Amino acid sequence: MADDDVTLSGEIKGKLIDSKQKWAEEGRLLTGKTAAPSERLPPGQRLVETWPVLDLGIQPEIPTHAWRLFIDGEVETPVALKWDEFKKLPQARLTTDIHCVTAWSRYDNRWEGVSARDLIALVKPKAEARHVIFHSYDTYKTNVPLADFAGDDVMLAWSWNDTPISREHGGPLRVVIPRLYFWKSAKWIKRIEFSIMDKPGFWEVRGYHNYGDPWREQRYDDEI
Ligand SMILES: Nc1nc2c(c(=O)[nH]1)N[C@H]1C(S)=C(S)[C@@H](COP(=O)(O)O)O[C@H]1N2
Ligand SMILES: [Mo]
Repeated sequence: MADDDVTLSGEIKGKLIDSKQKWAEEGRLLTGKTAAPSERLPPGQRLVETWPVLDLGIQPEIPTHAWRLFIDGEVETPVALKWDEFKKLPQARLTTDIHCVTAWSRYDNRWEGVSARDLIALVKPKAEARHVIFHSYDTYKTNVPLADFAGDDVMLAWSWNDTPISREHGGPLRVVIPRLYFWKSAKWIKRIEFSIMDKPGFWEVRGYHNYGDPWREQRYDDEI
């Protein structure tokens, strides 16, 4: 595999990261409300029509020949999938909403890709595995409980609204976890690690909530 062929263009947005970290310290945007999961728009969110781009500023360009998806850790059968191997897995379609912690939500995004359940069946997590850690080509990391990764609406998506996901939105492949804030949906996914222990990721160590349920407005870590 040719990691050298992956181009990391852009610059880390230090100021944006600092200000988002400050939001967490100040509890910005918090309404203090909770909503039933049956309510479509979570508390404090506003609907947008466009699809904003949010990341650390480095947007990797990953040519198909250099792309790999490693699924490993506490599993019976670790894999390192090439692009054509991934595309040969059963493909699924799903329409879901996006809820970003910066308070925008976007309804009815049509995704195509592989369901997390099919990937879980492929690698067979060991009984001790409880957490899933996503590692991305831009060095971003984020964590979710295995039970949430195993949700029936969780996908590894390569297509959005019938077009391949663009580089800025995490193409060739990104995670989509509709029931959590969108920072849990890693763009440019490189490695899915099954783990006994939890490993808080980039935003989780910078004041963001470890779980991130939009309906309970879990934007930030309560300890801060
Ligand atoms: N690899 C990676 N994934 C990431 C991020 C990132 O910086 N790097 N940002 C997260 C955040 S904070 C959000 S809100 C969404 C934004 O996805 P979008 O740019 O497609 O809207 O991606 C998430 N996944
Ligand atoms: Mo975000």
